[in-house]
Amino acid sequence: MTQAPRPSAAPIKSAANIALGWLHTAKFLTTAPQLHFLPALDVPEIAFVGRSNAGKSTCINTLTQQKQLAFASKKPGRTQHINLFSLGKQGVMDAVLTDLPGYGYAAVPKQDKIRWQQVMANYLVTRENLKAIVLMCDPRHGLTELDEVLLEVIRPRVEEGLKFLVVLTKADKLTRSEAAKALSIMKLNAGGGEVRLFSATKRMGIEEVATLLWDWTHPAASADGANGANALPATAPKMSDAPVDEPPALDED
Ligand SMILES: Nc1nc2c(ncn2[C@@H]2O[C@H](COP(=O)(O)OP(=O)(O)OP(=O)(O)O)[C@@H](O)[C@H]2O)c(=O)[nH]1
Ligand SMILES: [Mg+2]
Repeated sequence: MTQAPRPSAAPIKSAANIALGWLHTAKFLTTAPQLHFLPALDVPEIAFVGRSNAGKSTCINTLTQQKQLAFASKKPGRTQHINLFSLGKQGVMDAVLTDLPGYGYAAVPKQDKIRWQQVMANYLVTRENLKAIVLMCDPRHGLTELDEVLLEVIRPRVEEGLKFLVVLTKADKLTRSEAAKALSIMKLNAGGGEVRLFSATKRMGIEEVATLLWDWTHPAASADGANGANALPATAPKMSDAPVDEPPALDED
């Protein structure tokens, strides 16, 4: 007997295509050394936070399929400003990605560290259009003390509905069983947030993270169809249409 194709496979794939096509529209919007220089926006904002060198900027470049949208570097502390990238088809902004400077880099003078922690805590607590936080965590280090502080800072907002995702970065550095273990441990520690494995080099977790970000910022579209896929026009880009750059050259740290 001939088996019918699995109907569930198609919508999931096209949801990822839509999300990746949307992320590819990312454009540099603005940069700010401090919170009060950020423009007030009324579209949902997704902040990428985490330890210095965790891979925040690389993750943004990978998700948006653009090589140098965000500045990534071997040298920790590369991102020193709050950088905003707008997203939206046909030039109509419908969300923003924010790349934040990392914390915990030992060589930073203590005063600067404290100042930066205050800026970030302020941002996380007061940014009104903040819709989701993506905490980048290198599973070889686990959650650092400062990650734990961050979790505490955002807890009240998460309880009020702020979306929260822990991305376990550089998963290419782990064996399959180490990765599975890191994932289950983080699920226990993520306070009800989502957790995904991710690797820019191995191109792992990209579709899953992209789809999650799309769903969070387009809840009405997502509710209309499976993962939002059915809610969009038939002209939505296919995976093969979405321009995809070569994987970024990554270091071996
Ligand atoms: N092997 C591997 N290396 C990665 C991956 N993602 C990022 N890296 C490397 O990690 C280093 C730091 O990456 P960035 O994206 O600059 O990290 P960041 O979190 O933005 O760092 P700061 O701006 O200092 O906070 C770079 O050398 C990247 O090439 C990955 O998935 N796998
Ligand atoms: Mg960076």
